[in-house]
Amino acid sequence: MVVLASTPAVDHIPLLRSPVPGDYFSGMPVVDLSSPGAPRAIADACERFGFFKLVNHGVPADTMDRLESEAVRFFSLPQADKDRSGPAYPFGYGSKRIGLNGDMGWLEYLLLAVDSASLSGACAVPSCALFRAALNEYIAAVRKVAVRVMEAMAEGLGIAAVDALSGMVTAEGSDQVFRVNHYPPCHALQGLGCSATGFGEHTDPQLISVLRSNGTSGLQIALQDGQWVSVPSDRDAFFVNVGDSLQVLTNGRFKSVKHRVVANSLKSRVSMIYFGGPAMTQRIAPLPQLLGAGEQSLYKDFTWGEYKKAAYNSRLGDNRLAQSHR
Ligand code: GA4
Repeated sequence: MVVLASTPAVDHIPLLRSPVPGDYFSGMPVVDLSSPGAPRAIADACERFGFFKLVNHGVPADTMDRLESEAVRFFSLPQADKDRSGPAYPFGYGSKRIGLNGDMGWLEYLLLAVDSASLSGACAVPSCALFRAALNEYIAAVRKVAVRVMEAMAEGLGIAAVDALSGMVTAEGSDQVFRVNHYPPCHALQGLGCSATGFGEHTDPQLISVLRSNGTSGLQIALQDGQWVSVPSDRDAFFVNVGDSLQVLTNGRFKSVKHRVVANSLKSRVSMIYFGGPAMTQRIAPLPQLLGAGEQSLYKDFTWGEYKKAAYNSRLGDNRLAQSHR
């Protein structure tokens, strides 16, 4: 982390070394969802990195573009109007503060609840009908992609029941969240060799996260040796990452990847992320089909509700799974 004497605009936002061309991730697994080899390629990427890029996913570019332009329109509203859609917790508009325990980032966002395949009816924001329609269309499509990916994961792991994993997000009462992030350009740090932290390093507590962003880079993942690499942006693809709960269900075979976002000094970044979590009462423990003879679970038993509660009481960068290790 870089420490600067005083730059009021970014006060309280941790700074990071700016990415340089050599940081780009050259070994990115790219999975073609329409190919017969997808299940094996997905399982392999989840074991090695907990992360991959997904192409040929079948979601029309229009669906993605419509949501992006509605999001841009929302984030361009006067601050007072956006604040009327807050606070972010449990759901709504938030700016700079992430979670409830003091984490800060150079971003504004909408955190939204998903009921089955669309925005929860109880979710008051966003109030604009066009934005809501774009969100519902996109959420239905991205959720289908998440289900197909989880079915492929089960196949790639050699599990006979195709819905062993996907069934947890399609189940009644599953806990799905959607967030739209806007990282404005951080002009104050231009040319200083450091960048504002957009979203600090963390792992996602859920099973799976499916991200789409505009053409602005900023996402970085940590490789297993701890090295941070930048993910080249691709507005036509999805980026999928394994969450903590999926790491536990696979008894550590799939890796919940540490990731973060570095704000750009010139361009704004917009990302939209679907987080697939199970029902609150779902037990999170290694699937019996994945435990070899005599193999024990590496983790203490917990339900998703218990894990989520502990996660929301933690700081963003905490190693939440470490507490769950036996
Ligand atoms: C990370 C994944 C999702 O964005 C999120 C985040 C949540 C939040 O922004 O409120 C958390 C973070 C995320 C993990 C630890 C806690 C909760 C912020 C934080 C400090 C919506 C989620 O489910 O967990």
